[in-house]
Amino acid sequence: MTVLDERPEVVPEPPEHSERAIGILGWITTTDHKRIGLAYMVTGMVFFLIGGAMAGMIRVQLARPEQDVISEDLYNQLFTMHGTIMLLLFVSPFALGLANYLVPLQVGAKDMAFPRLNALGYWLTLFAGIVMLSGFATKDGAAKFGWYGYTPLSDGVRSPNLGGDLWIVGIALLGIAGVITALNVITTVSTMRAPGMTMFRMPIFTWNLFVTSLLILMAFPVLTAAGVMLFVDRQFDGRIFDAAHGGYPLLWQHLFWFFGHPEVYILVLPFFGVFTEIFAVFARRPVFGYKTLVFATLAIGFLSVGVWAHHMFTTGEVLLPFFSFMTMLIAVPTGVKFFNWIGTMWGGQLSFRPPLVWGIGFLLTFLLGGLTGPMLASAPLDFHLSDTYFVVAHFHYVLFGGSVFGVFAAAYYWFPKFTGRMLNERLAWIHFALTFVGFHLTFMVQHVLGLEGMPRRVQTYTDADGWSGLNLASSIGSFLVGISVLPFLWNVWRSYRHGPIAGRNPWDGQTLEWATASPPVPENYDEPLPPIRSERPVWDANHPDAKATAH
Ligand code: HEM
Ligand SMILES: [Cu+2]
Repeated sequence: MTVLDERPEVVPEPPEHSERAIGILGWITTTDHKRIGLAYMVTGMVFFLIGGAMAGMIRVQLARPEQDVISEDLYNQLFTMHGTIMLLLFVSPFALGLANYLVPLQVGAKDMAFPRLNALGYWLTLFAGIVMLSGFATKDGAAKFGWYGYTPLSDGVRSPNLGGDLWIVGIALLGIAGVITALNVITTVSTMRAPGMTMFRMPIFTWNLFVTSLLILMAFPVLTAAGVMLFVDRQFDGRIFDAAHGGYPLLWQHLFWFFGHPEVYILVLPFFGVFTEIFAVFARRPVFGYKTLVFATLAIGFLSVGVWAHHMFTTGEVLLPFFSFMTMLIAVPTGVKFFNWIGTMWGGQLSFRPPLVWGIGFLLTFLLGGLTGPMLASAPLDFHLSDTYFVVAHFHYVLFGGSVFGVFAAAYYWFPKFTGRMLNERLAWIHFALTFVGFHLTFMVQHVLGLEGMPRRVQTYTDADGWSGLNLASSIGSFLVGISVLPFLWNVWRSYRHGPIAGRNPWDGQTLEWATASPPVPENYDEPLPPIRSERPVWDANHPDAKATAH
């Protein structure tokens, strides 16, 4: 027996939910992981709409050459805040919301390990978002030095505006909030698993959140520390990043990307977990190569802290072959995952319900981002493509393909659990089709724009540049994506009230969250848990004749 196989002998009781206040006050004072999870997800969605509106404004400005719908100064604020919001206020909070809601349910616990701390994490996140956005209400506007805030551009001389400081405060707070939640997930997973739930019987989603949380613990403190250092430079003449006074501007890039690269896996691993569950359930199969998937996730996590400098190839400061090689290595465990996903579906009885459809959309989209990644990891190509729209296309394929498709897959999959009602499938198809077509129209052409030399972060271009047609196409695509959320919002609104009743387990799910009422009762389980003898206890209980999947 390995250490991983040991299960905790005593399952600690979570602290009591003192009083169960109702109404709005109930939500504000709640320490229930399910409510906190939903609060995170709804907040994340609102930020998605705000960040998306900013992207829409950017695309309006770029739709035609030499337009001046948006001034240069506002343009800089918009792309900075768009990037920051999408990554740190939409995708991460949504993923942490899913973790909050589902990890305790999937391991058979009554709540997270530290419910009050958990609530603090949520409120800090919301507060950080409001602080950052309030930059728009100040005289000189919000932060405008790009989402990665490179020094010296972000120092007190070149970006003296208050919005910059608000951005830094927000970043530092988000770092703290992330650490709080990560600690909570790690403790819950390590100490609160139900009897029988060994580490190698945990659902892949929970595994991925566990690894994600370890990454957060490594990456986010560096972000907060870097933010504090930049603040000291700007406000107290710290000169840490100030070359004129013996400081080292590139130190910021090292610190930022030591956070920033793991961050992309923090954004995507939770959704790799979501898709793994969905492929298994909608193929009515066990996960193919369960342990290989776990080790691939651990390998991705491990490698991802060693590749930060591939964002710094063109600085001339880093050892190109080393970071290039390490980056290419990450493609291996990611490829393993693709293999496992296809293996899971192979020969299964696929049922093309909305979660699976989003999952297949993800496979197609992410694959393209996965192909342009190694291209950029090759330093000679990166010297040519860095800071062009090719990069913008690449990271949207990865982030939108990996995370946004995952957000919607998760929403369609677990909405019945969250609310007790089913979403409408016709509207789901419309949503998917519009997003898929709109997304690829927006970003496919940007590869070409990048190869033709269009730099990123420019407010306009001339017709003579020859980029007009493709930019118009890209803008049209982005409006389709914008429109696509309408059927989704309408569906959620309507189904929440009038959707068909879901019951406990509408998808023939395999993991423990499907063994309780929808929505689950306050302390999660209204019945004794089924025996846990494999990574899919609910399936085993519902299909006693099927071949056992025990590990
Ligand atoms: C409708 C969907 C979206 C559209 C139309 C869109 C559009 C854009 C555009 C045009 C830029 C480049 C601005 C410039 O370089 O001048 C940009 C930058 C960026 N986007 Fe998006 N985006 C969308 C969704 C997302 C999502 C979902 C994420 C992340 C999860 C994201 C993350 C970023 C980041 C990190 C940047 C870089 C910001 C910077 O350069 O500082 N975007 N987006
Ligand atoms: Cu990276």
